[in-house]
Amino acid sequence: MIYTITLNPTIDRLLYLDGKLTKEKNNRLESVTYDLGGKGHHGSYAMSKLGVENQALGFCGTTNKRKLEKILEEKGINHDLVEVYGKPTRESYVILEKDISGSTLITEKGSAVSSYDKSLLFDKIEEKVGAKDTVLIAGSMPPGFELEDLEKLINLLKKIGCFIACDLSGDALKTAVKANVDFIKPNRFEILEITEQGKSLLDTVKELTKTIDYVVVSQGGAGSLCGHKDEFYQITPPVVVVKNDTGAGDCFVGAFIASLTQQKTFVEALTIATACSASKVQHDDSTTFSVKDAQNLQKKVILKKL
Ligand code: TA6
Repeated sequence: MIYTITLNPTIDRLLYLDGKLTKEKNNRLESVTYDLGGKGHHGSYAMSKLGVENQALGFCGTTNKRKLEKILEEKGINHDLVEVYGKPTRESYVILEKDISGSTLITEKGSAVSSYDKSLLFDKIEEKVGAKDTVLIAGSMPPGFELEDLEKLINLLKKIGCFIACDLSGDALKTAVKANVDFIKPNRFEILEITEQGKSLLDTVKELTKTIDYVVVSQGGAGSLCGHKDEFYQITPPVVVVKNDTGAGDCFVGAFIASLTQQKTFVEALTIATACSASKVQHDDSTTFSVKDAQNLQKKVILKKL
């Protein structure tokens, strides 16, 4: 079983402008829609689309609980969330400008969680997760969830003996690296925060794979530099028309982890994940991708052994 943990869930509010975002002008919206937000939830969506059983864990505010649950149900995501009483699940604003590819992402901080909320989450994880399971911790941490809590969570998972994948950034990423988790996916900026001065990106990945089983450095549209044991690849995605890159990295992570649990090889998992991510960016929401489209795109993924 795969469990995704979204400590700081979010509802994405997609704002479709009638033109280019311009300062000192009343920028008018053509439409507003809502989609699932949160890196762990996006991972769960990709896993479910690929037919891999998983359950989304984490927190959920009670004041707009129905709104988040409705989206999770629409997306077919099995979930068991700890309610944070009297607080809302935050929103992220995804701005899409007319006839311009890509999006601008603005995220709220999120509601603070209490020691009681955290204890309920830890108890649920301890009760559910077994040594043969996979856990993905993805996204930011809400106020009240400190680095020491993340350390406690990772140590609990290490004690259980499950596979631990982390899509984290900043000090949270450093905590995961220090704990020798099994998978990390820093982007090209985040990797610099854990790179020794003067070391090349490839040498940094080689060093990290000595203690972390899978290391993927995402480079946006340029693809990713990936390492596992003594295998290192530069992956280049197929060229597609980009509508919205929001959620592309999360889609990659969910598809990659799903492929590993299906016993696919490192190269197969990389090419499937890259293709799913390339399919995702062609859709203007935060989650949608086509498995069929991805199967076709997978043949166009370029893999260069390093
Ligand atoms: O990666 C995309 C995304 O999940 C958006 O949908 C938005 O929800 C945001 O990231 C949340 O990021 P955070 O790092 O704050 O958890």
